[in-house]
Amino acid sequence: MVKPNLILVLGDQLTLDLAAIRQADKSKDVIIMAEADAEAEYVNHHPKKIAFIFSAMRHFANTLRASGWKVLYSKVDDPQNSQNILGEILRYADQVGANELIVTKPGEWRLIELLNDAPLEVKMIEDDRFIASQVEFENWAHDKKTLRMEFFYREMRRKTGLLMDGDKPIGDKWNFDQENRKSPPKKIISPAPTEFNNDKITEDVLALVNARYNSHFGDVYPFNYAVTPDEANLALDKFIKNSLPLFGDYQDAMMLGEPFLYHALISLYLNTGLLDPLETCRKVERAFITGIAPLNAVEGFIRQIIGWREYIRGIYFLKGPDYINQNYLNAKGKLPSFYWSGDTKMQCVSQAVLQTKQYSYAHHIQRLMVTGNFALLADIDPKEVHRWYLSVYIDAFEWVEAPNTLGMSQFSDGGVVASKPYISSGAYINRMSNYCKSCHYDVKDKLGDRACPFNALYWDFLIRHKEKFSSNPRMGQMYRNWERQDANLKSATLAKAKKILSDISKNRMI
Ligand code: FAD
Ligand code: DLZ
Ligand code: SF4
Repeated sequence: MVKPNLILVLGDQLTLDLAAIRQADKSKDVIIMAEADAEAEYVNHHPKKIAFIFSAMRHFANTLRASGWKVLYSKVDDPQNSQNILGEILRYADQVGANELIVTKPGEWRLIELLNDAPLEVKMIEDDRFIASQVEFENWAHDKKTLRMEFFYREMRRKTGLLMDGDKPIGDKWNFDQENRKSPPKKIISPAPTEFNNDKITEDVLALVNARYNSHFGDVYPFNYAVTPDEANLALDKFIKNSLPLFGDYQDAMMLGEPFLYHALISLYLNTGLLDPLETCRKVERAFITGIAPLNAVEGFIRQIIGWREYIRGIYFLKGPDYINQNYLNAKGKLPSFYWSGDTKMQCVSQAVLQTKQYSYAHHIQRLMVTGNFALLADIDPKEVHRWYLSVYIDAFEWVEAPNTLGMSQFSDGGVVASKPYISSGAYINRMSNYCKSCHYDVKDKLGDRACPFNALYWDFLIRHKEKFSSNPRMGQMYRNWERQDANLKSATLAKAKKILSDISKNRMI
């Protein structure tokens, strides 16, 4: 008798078009899926994220069964569940008499290594849910001194033909960011994100997750995210209709009580397979062609997906498992406890953290220029920052989270992803948000009791890392600005920063 193969489908591989499923034989092979404490707890993932993944997995298992696959599925509360992926693979291999496992390459070195060391035959197939294969990225990267996203993005435009007129970019420019990134207007009424009603599968998962992972940071209720491809497509369509036209304009804006503004809220669906990146971009391109959205918005959006998202993935696999251990700036501080409570007088940080607690979501500029910027200025150990981002965000899987956090945000890769550190004083946050107006601190003050902490920390960061950055051509102006300041002001600024850093290290309220 021909032995069946086991086909492992992980929690972020939920599409019928998955490489491992395409290779499988419906008449004999068995698909296995496993909810496991080990995956929910290797960092304490946000309960909303766990619920999203478990519910989407359960819905996908039903889809597989309905299309004729034999599926063995471990629920996390099954008494025989070994609570780790390898344990479940070996249990099922024994049960069905399989000796080969076929898996689409996971998006995390931890799991790749675990499967490569497994005591059974494992065939790992390239994950082709991306526009560029790993080999293509390596070929692009191999003769480059610096790996800047913009040039990779142009390759992806040429490859996909998105927004192309022959071999020229539509509108005669590759990038329309100069027209984007407006400060927020005084008043904004941003469209509400699409909310879905939960079916019995989701309700059961929510109750389970609420009881089982109640020590994790974050609220499981209310839960309104999509959990199937149909729902995810509906969310995308509504985004295109209601928000895309202003996506570019307010991409970098932040507003009190407006967690989503004109963002798409689709990274969770793209990263788990509920949406396909190329199909998504084709739909968005159509919005330009049919006059629903302007070029600056559509180009900006497509760049995020075929540019940034693909580039970030390329970097993760190019740089290997050690990427997450780098600490170029030798930052050593502990992550302040307010990253878990929002209990800080800094309005911007408190907004980002509390919103993350509620939705498991914050948009890009909040992640980069508020929580990321603060951690970088405050000399926090990048490993701790990385574990925070990986656990709290619903879209966080290591392949996408790590280069964003460690590379783009914390500069711990020494400048592979970012050509200079993303740091700012309070002035940038004040320009791009309305947070400062209701903050305890004064954004214009550097030294007083109520001086915005970002201000002194910004200068202190530059001085602390002068050797590394003063010759960076993009940072020369910052150092010249410092040199122009009065000597007393300079020493008072550094003393103020020292006091803030000491307060942070002693876990005092700031
Ligand atoms: P929109 O702003 O509407 O953008 C549309 C899409 O573009 C997103 O859905 C996403 O798929 C893609 N995109 C945009 N920027 C990036 C980027 N830098 N890298 C990859 N894709 C991008 N994104 C994740 O998907 N998972 C993460 O774990 C993650 N961690 C991050 C950590 C830090 C410190 C920073 C600065 C950024 C991180 N990002 C991450 C990128 C970005 O913040 C999110 O993709 C975005 O906020 C998701 O929300 P949205 O769907 O509303 O995106
Ligand atoms: C993030 C996550 C969680 C919380 N739970 C599971 C799970 O129970 N089963 C599973 O197969 N995958 C889960 N995942 C996703 C994995 O931990 C991992 O991040 C991705 O598969 C990497 O590509
Ligand atoms: Fe943030 Fe400073 Fe503005 Fe307060 S004043 S919201 S701490 S930037």
